[in-house]
Amino acid sequence: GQIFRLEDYRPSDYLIPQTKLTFRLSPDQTIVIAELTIERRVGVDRGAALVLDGDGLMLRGIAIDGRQLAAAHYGATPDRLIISNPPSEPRFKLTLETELAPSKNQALMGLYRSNRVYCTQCEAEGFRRITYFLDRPDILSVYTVRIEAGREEAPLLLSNGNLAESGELADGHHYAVWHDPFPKPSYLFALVAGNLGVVRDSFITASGRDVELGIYVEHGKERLAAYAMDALKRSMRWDEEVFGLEYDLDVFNIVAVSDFNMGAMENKGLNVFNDKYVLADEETATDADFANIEAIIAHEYFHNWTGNRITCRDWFQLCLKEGLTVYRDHEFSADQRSRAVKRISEVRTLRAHQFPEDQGPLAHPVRPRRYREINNFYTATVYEKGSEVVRMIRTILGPKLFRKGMDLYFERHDGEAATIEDFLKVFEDISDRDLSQFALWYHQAGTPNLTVTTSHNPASAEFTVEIEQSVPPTPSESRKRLMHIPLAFGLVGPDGKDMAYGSAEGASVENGVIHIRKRRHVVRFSGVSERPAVSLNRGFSAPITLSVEQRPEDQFFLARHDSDAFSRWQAFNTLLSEALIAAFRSLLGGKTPEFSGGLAELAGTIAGDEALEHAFRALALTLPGEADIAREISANIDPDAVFAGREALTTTIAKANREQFSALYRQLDGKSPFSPDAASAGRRALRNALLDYLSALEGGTALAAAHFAGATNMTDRAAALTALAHRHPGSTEAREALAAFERKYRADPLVMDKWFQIQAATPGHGAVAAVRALMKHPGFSMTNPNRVRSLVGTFVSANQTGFHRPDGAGYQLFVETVLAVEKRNPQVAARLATALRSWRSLEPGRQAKAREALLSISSTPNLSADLRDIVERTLA
Ligand code: BAL
Ligand code: ZN
Repeated sequence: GQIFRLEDYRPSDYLIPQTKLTFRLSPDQTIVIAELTIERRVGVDRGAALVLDGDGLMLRGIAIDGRQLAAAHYGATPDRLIISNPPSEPRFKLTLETELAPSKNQALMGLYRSNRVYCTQCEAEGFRRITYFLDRPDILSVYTVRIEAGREEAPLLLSNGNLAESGELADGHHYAVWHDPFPKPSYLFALVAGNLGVVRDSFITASGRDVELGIYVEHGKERLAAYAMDALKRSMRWDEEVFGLEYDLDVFNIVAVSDFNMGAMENKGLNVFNDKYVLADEETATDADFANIEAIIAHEYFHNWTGNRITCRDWFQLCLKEGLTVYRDHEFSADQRSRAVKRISEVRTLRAHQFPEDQGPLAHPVRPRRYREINNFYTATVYEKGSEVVRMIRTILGPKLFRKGMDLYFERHDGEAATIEDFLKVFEDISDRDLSQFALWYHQAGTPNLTVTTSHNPASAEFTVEIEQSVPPTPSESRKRLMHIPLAFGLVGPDGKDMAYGSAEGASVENGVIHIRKRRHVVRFSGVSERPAVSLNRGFSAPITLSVEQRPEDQFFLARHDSDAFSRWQAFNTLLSEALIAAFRSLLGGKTPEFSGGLAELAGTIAGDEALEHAFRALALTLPGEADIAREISANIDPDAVFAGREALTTTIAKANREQFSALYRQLDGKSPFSPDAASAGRRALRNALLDYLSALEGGTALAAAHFAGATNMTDRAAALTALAHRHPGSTEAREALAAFERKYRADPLVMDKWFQIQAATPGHGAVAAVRALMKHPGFSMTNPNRVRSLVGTFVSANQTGFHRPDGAGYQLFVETVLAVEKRNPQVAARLATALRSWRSLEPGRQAKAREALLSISSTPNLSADLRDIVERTLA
């Protein structure tokens, strides 16, 4: 396939300042009439060919300035429309008529019909499946959209912007005209039509604009949209208060659909959501679901400024809107909930998803320089690492200058399609700092590592920290340049408090941050009479790995005393991780793993520390996952040994703390009415973390079964079902609970997704057969992305022992499913296929089987560009 390169960017010869679209909707034969005002860009030769993008289109009519165009004057294929001699006037009107079959569109890009609702998904390149267009984000156009449909089939007709007109037509049809005054790229176009229920509310902006809010859901599910509506209003207020950004249209609509490739989409004034990120109540959604809904509602809303008002010049700049908007939604959630807990969760996500990407064959810079299929770049690197880069800018500049820089960004680039260079420039201009070395965070792939050693000289009261940076090679970037790494730190004294120091030499140190810019820094702190424990990368100030040589007791000390909550969690997590790696090595050597008593004791102390938030304690007690441990070990992975080591540590901690954990578990059994707020969720999280330990002990089955029976919300019910299914698979209690859950929720696909997930993640070699059987369950569907991701996606990404079965049976299932999904939906298949990205870190036997699996996909004829790109890069 074609490779697109950043350096090849050039502006389009033609612009489309205005776009008028008419849709005559029908499931199998929808007519689209596009009236495009085409303008030759100043300086471009008259008569330069006009080349429009298409994807699988059928052209039914074409006219210029109202006159039909003769066949000799254009060439149309499904994927391109070329008008070789356009009019020499600077402006003309091109009218195109295309015909679509939304009901047959299973790729869920362009216009499709899901659950009898017409909807669109245009990002990144779906608009060209609707009409021929300059389908690139730097073509900003003012849209007027007329939708016609049968009133019965589609009483609701929505598009971007404000409603301009609506009325009746003949034969039971009706129409609506929407006008969006803000010029926007085609990827933000949206249309929804169908018969849906609605929840309405309103919001008055800081400057007094009255905005009508609507969330559209399946009839009967209106009640389940209340939390999303609340989150929307909180997001709107927060963006005014924190960034000074107001909403700009008279209406803001959200539609929940059940077949959706992404989580949600930020179309101007008409967000379309995967229904799992809208619908929630305590009976059907877990606390994690509530938190996700809040974050994604906010994320899409925040795109109105970071993405829509200021969009991307080209798709290489995707992080300009995504990294920044993730940063904004992280900050929103941190303000709405607990900042420390939110930060720990973010870092866990980054390490689980972005680190393996950065450390494997799919590594790419936050701003990539080339791609074959842009759909494959909606990655953890662009999103999550992109957010970390914005966070580092704030760390380097400080909050005040950061906000001033953001203000300047909006002032300077509103209404434009911008680049990362534009973004960095506002911060350079506002601060007079040179960010050119820092910019490598956007341009260079790979996770930097800092190696740190410390020494103390009591006689001279000098504490020395030696720091060396390295950036590992990544595909097509073997030599790396040195980066600017803002490393937040503290020197923790014997009393547990941060120590003051006289001066620091050897690096620029300001506001608790060491600025690493060279390969090696020797930082000397004077006036440090007692040896401190050094707390590094506080708050996870930089997305790096650390190899710190220090006394083992320092790590225990920091886990008990660090004043930075994130670093306190990190210290304990590092201890757990080291113990799990040692256990893995013991098991490979044929020995029973042993753990220091101090670790289990510390787990008990943290669990019972009333000064700590419940949610923090729950996170601290959650052992690193099997994939986390494997990533730390990095080579020759035997997932069965990783699993066994983790089970051994779980049992050790549970046994050592049995009494205390049981008492605390009983004490947390709150009978207060359900609330989704962070504090209540934290209590549930801690109680369920304790359940996880206690269910590993004798009597654990009965305890988990009682927890299941007594559950009054989905968080507790799902936690109990997980404990039963994962710790006691095949037990009567597990089987009965799974059956009861299925009976109760079989009519609710989103809840059944949890049932699929729990079983798909059940450890052990039996999972392959279980997943195969579940694929025949009436609630499963190969055409619905949520179902595929819940069952097969969970199996390949969250079941290390099952998926990586030594005989390759898990890989066989993977190959079959990826190829079956690909026939309908290449985008979802390509995403699924990334599950083998870390195949080279497996032990040789599994590695060979994984390679065979990847080769068998790559040798399949007629692969989609999406899947071919992933598989070939993974094998390269
Ligand atoms: N723009 C695609 C979905 C999102 O990141 O909001
Ligand atoms: Zn986004």
